[in-house]
Amino acid sequence: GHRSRALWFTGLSGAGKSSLAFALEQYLYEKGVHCYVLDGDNVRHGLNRDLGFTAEDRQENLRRIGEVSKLMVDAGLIVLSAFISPDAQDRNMVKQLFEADDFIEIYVRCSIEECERRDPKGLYKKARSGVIPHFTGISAPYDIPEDPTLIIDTEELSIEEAVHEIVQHLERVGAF
Ligand code: GGZ
Repeated sequence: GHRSRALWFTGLSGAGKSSLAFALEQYLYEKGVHCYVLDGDNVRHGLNRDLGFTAEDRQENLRRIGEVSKLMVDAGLIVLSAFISPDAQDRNMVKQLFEADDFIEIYVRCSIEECERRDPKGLYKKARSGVIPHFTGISAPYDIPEDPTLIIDTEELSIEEAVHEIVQHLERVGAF
């Protein structure tokens, strides 16, 4: 069996949060662990389609995602939530919803230079030219996590290595 928890991935656009969450989901799935990935692609087009990227809307986005993550943990899942979640206070608000051991904050670290070089969706280019306003790291802030459970540097580690690091941590804390 396994113990349900929330894994919260925070980091810049293009840092690799969703890729990492889906790779970890695949690993957990193969081990028979029930898990689910929440990310911008499955939340911002449905549940939170009414929200944009002002500080207020991001806060409401994260509040709802926190509540949904909590419901999923209550339902017995390991939930992997991958959102920029740039505001330290907003992340803390989410963290408060959980018992201390049930919330694992993973800072997916990647320099803004490298994220901008990767630019998988061309969003940084649009942000630089002003087409996308208040873009995190360009024209909106990102608070670097002060005391995350784990730091995963995607400029240093491959996806496989990063998954391994997280799995090792989960084993250490007895998640399964
Ligand atoms: C940041 C934006 C913006 C702005 C659209 N700022 O890399 P992506 O494309 O696929 O993921 C990003 C996603 C961010 O949504 P989140 O729900 O994770 O953000 S937050 O936690 O701050 O609420 C990016 C895209 O949406 N995107 N406009 N202005 N990212």
